Amino acid sequence: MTALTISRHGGTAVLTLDLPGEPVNKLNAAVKADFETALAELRGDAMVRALVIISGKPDTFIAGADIEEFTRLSTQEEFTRLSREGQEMLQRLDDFPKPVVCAIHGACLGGGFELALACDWRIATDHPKTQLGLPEVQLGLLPGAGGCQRLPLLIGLSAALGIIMPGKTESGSKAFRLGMVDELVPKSILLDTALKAADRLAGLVGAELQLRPLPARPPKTGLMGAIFDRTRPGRRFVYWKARKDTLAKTGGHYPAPLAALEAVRAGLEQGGPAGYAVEHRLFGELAATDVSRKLIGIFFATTALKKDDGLPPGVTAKPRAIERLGVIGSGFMGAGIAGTAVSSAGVDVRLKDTELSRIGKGLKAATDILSGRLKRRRITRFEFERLAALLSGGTDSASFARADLVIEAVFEDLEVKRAVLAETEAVTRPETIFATNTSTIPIAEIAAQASRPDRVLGMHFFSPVDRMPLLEIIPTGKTSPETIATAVHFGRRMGKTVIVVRDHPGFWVNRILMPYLNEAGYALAEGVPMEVLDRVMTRFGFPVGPVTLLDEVGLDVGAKAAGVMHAAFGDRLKPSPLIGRMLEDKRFGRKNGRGFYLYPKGKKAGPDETVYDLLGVRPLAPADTTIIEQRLVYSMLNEAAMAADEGVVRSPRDGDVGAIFGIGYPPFRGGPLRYIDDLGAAKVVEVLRDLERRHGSRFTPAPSLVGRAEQTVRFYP
Ligand code: 3H9
Repeated sequence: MTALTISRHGGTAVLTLDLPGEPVNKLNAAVKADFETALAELRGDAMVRALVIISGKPDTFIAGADIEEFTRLSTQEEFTRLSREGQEMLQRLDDFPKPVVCAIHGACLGGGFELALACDWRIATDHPKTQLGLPEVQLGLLPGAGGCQRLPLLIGLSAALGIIMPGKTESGSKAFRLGMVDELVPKSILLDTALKAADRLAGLVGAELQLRPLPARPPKTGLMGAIFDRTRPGRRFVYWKARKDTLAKTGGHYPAPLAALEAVRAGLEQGGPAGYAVEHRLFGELAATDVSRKLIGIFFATTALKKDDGLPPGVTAKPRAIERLGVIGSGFMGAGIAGTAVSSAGVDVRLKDTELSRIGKGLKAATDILSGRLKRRRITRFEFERLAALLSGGTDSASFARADLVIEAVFEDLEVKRAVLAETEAVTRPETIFATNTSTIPIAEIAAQASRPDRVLGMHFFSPVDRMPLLEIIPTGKTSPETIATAVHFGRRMGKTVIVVRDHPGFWVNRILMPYLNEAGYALAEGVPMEVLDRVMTRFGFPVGPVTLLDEVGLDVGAKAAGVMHAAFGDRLKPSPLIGRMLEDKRFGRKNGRGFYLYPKGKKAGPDETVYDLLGVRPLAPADTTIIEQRLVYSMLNEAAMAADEGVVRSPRDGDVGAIFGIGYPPFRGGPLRYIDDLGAAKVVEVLRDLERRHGSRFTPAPSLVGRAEQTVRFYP
C-alpha cells in the first residue's frame, strides 16, 4: 500500500490516509485499491475489533474522487462503471463486520464525505478548515458513490436535498447540528476521541452494531419535517418543490441537481438497489455531458489561478506582508472593501472620508458584513468582537502613516483620484502601496503624477464586495513586481479569485460588459420591453438580465463608465441616449428606488411602465427573440475577442474565469472565449456581419476575430 498506513492502538486499527506527493487526499484508483487491501487484511484479524479512518494531511480529510481521473475517461459507460465501483467499495466498508469510526479534520467533500457516510460513526473537528458536503453538482455531476442514498437516510430528505442539490458544504458545527456527524471536537483530541468511540462501538456486537447508525441526535425535522419527510404525500410535495425551485434558479441549463433529485427519489421510494442503480446510471450520463466538462474546466482554471503570483513569465518577487490597510471613501464600495478585508484577511482597517457621519455609516456597513458571518455562524461571537475591534475610521490621512496598503474607492473622477493619490503619498511610508478601485479609468493616468509610481496599481473590486468573488489587478508599466505580487496575495487573502489584467480602459470585465449593456439600451429605446430583454439573457444563462443589472449597478455609475469607454473606444462603444434621459429624471436605479423597475418598499417589483413614456416608445414584444439574444451576446463576444487579442487578459483562462466570476457569464458555456471556440470563429464572424448589416458598424467583426476565422485559430488550442 502506498497511501494508507495501518497502526494498532490496542484492539483498534488506525488507517491513516496520506496520498504521497499530493497536496490533498483524493479517491483515485490507487487509494481505492489500498482500502480494499486493508479491509481484506483486517476483516479476518482477530486482534482487531474496530477501525478508525483518519487523514495524514494537515488540512484535508479527503477532497473527493480524483477529478483529474475524470478527464481521462470519455464514455458514459466508463463513468457509470466508475460510479458503480465506488458504490461497491463503500458498500464493502458499510458491511465491514467491525465498527468503523471516521475522524474528520479538513475538507471532507464529495466521495470523501460519501466514504464517511459509509462508516458507523463520524467525528469532525470544529476547526474552520473542516468542511463537509457534496459539491458534485457544482462540477455538473451527482454524488455517485452512494451519497444520494445514505445522506437522506441519515439526516432526512429535506435537509439532504438542501446539501445535495445546490452542492453545498457545511462547517463542522453546522454538520453536527444537521446530524451529518455524530461528534464535534477540537482538533487536538480528534484521534483520542475516535479511539474512544471505536472502543465503545467495539463493545456492541452483532445485531446491536447492525442497529447503528443511531444518530447521536435524531435530525431535527420537527412536526413539519415528520409530515414532509416521512409520509409519501409529504415527500411528493418536497420533490415537486425542489424541482420547481431548481428550475427557477437554473433555467434548466444544469441537469445535475435534477438528476440528483431523481437518484434520491428512486432510493427512498423504490428501495436501495433501485436508488443505487439510478445513481450510477445518471452519474455516467452527467459526467459525459459538455456541461460537466465545462464546469470541471472551470474548477481547474480557478485552482491554477490560486497559485498564480500574477507576475510575467521569468519575473519573481515575494509578496510583502499586509497587516494594516487604509481605505479611502466610506461609500458602498469602500465599506465593502473594509468589511471584507477585516472578515476574510483579519487585518487592521482604517476607513477615511471627509465627514464623520459618512464614516459612521461606512463603519456600520463594514460591521454588517461581520454580523452576517456571525449570523450564518461562520465566525463565533468572540471572533466577531475581535474583528470588529480592528475597524476604525477618521477624517485625516495622518492615520495612514503605518498603513502597508491604501485602497481608494472615491468618486470615479480622474482629478479627484489624482488628488487622493497625492495626499496619500504625502503621509505614507515609501513602501506603502496605493491601489485605486477604479472601474474604467486607466491606472497610468491616475498615477501620472505619482512620486512613487512603482507602488501604484489598480484593484478593481466588484459590488457587493463581500459576495462578488472576482478581483481585477491592474499594474501599469511602472508598477514593481513586488507591488503586483503583494496585491495578488492580499486579494487572495480577501477570498478573491484574482486575475491580473492590462491597463486599458474598462480593463477586462467592464470592457466586455459595456457593449452588451449599450445594446440593451439601444433595444430598449426601440421599444423592446425591459422584461423581455432580461428574460432573453437569463434564458441564455446569466443570473440577471442587463436591465436589472443596470438598476443594480446604478445608472449614474453606469453612465460615468459608459462615458469613459465611449471616449476611449469611439462610436463602437457609444451608449444609447436612454441613460441620459433616465438620469435627467433622477432615476439612479435600485439605490434611490427609481430605475427601470419599480421598488416598492425596497423590493424589486414589475417594470416601471412610465419609463416608456420617458423614452417616447411603446413597448412591443418581438415575436422572435433570437435576434435580440444575438445582438446582446455577440456584441460581448466581439469585444471579448478584440480585448483578448490586444492582450488585456494574460490567457483565455483568465478571460473566461473573469467573465464568469465578474459578470456571471453562464459557467456551463465555459466563458466567452471558450464559447467562441465552441461556435467557431467563422460562425461568430458570420453572425456579426449579419448584425452589422442590420444595425450598423458597432457590430463590425474585430479584425483579429476575422483572422481567427480565416485560419481556424482557437483561443484554446
Ligand atoms: C466526487 O467526489 C464524485 C463522487 O461523488 C463519486 C465518484 C464515483 N481531485 O483548491 P486547492 C487538487 S467529485 C483532484 O488549491 P485549497 C487541486 O487541483 C469531487 N484534484 O486547495 C490542486 O492541485 P494542484 C468532489 C483535487 O486548500 C490541489 O488539490 N470534490 C481535488 O484552496 C490543491 O487544491 C470537490 O469538488 C480533487 N477532488 O482547497 C472538491 N481536490 O496543486 C474539490 C483538490 O496540483 N476541491 N485537488 O493544482 C476543493 O474544493 C478544494 O480543492 C479543497 C482545497 C477545498 C479540497
